[in-house]
Amino acid sequence: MQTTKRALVTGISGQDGAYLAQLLLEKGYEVTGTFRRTSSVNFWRIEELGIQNHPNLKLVEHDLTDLSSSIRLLQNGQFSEIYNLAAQSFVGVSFEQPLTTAEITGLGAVNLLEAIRIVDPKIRFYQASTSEMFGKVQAIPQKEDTPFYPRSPYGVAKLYAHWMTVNYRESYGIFGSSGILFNHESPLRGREFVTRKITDSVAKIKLGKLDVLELGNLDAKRDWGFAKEYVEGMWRILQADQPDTYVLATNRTETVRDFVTMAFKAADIAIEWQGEGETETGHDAQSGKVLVRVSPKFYRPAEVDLLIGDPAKAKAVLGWEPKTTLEELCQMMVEADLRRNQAGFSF
Ligand code: NDP
Ligand code: GDR
Repeated sequence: MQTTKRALVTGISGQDGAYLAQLLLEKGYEVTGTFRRTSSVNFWRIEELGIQNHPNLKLVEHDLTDLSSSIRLLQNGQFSEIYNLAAQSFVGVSFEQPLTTAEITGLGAVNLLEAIRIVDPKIRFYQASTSEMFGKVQAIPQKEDTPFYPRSPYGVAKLYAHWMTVNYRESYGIFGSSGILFNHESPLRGREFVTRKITDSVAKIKLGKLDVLELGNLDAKRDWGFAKEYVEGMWRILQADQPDTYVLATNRTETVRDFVTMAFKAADIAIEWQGEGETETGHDAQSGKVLVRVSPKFYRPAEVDLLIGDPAKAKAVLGWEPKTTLEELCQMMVEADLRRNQAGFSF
């Protein structure tokens, strides 16, 4: 009889994969983390968390777009839980690579659902759904029954995977659950995403390694939480009695501009804003020097203007609620980036 729980985490080289693997290892799971073959695989996140050599962690090569390899992975693993975190997850890139995004982010999830259906329908499945599915929002705040209106190829691909998870739940009785997670950030966030781009650039400006931070739409509003708390929510979603859909969010929304001001403040720099739209600039309040500039090259063909989630169901059913404030999160990210840049490296 199997006593230790075995979990599969796709996308272990990403932000959430690293934090979730750490959490599951702490809970005594045997964890298999998948990564895809690249010319030089980068495990900096699990290294930073100190779990890369954990005896209960196995790293396995796997591409989400390959159904036969997904089937073999499950045949060899005897997993009780699968967390599908792998994706082409960058919204901006999805406009340039809509088909690749559809294959990985949309169809990739179905490859795993099919593998579960074929190999072992008792395996519990978590799908990483997203607030990007709300897109052009139809209600404020957004919750589980708010109508979807995705605004990017990424959002559309995630919506397909989301509905397929619901469909496999209803058609085949598979324990397929979906977490509609709003933006969650951390020192392990990729540098292409706006919060980490900001905190890394603020650190570089503070240390005299960069002159100006260039950004796109400063008016976009996001509900930003701390990733480490959100992976705990993922785990709770799979421990529930019934498979279901849950929103995880903080219920607070701020503009990109506010996050920039907050990040500079965390580095003891006061920012003053001038102008608007493409001519808007952020200045050092003391010296007057321009530190932030808008560049149209970071605008998207269609934007998601405002996200704010209502996590009441997750609190009521799962006992999950976020604790870290945006100010604390921002401070933590700026401090980590100052440390890294001082040490002369930053991923
Ligand atoms: P990351 O971009 O940090 O990680 C994505 C992971 O997917 C990476 O490990 C990446 O590998 C892997 N991957 C990409 N393509 C493939 C492929 N073809 N086969 C196998 N693996 C692949 O994302 P996050 O950790 O931030 O997010 C985790 C999941 O949650 C994603 O699905 C994302 O879309 C979703 N999500 C994230 C939110 C957030 O705010 N962070 C909010 C809501 C949903 P590699 O390192 O090789 O690129
Ligand atoms: P998002 O995150 O698109 O919400 O998707 P991102 O941090 O990329 O953008 C947030 C907002 O900031 C605006 N923005 C910029 N964004 C980036 N990346 N770079 C810039 O220079 C910049 N300037 C302004 C964007 O236009 C946008 O409005 C993230 C991803 O993690 C998804 O995988 C996840 O599903 C959602 O969060 C919830």
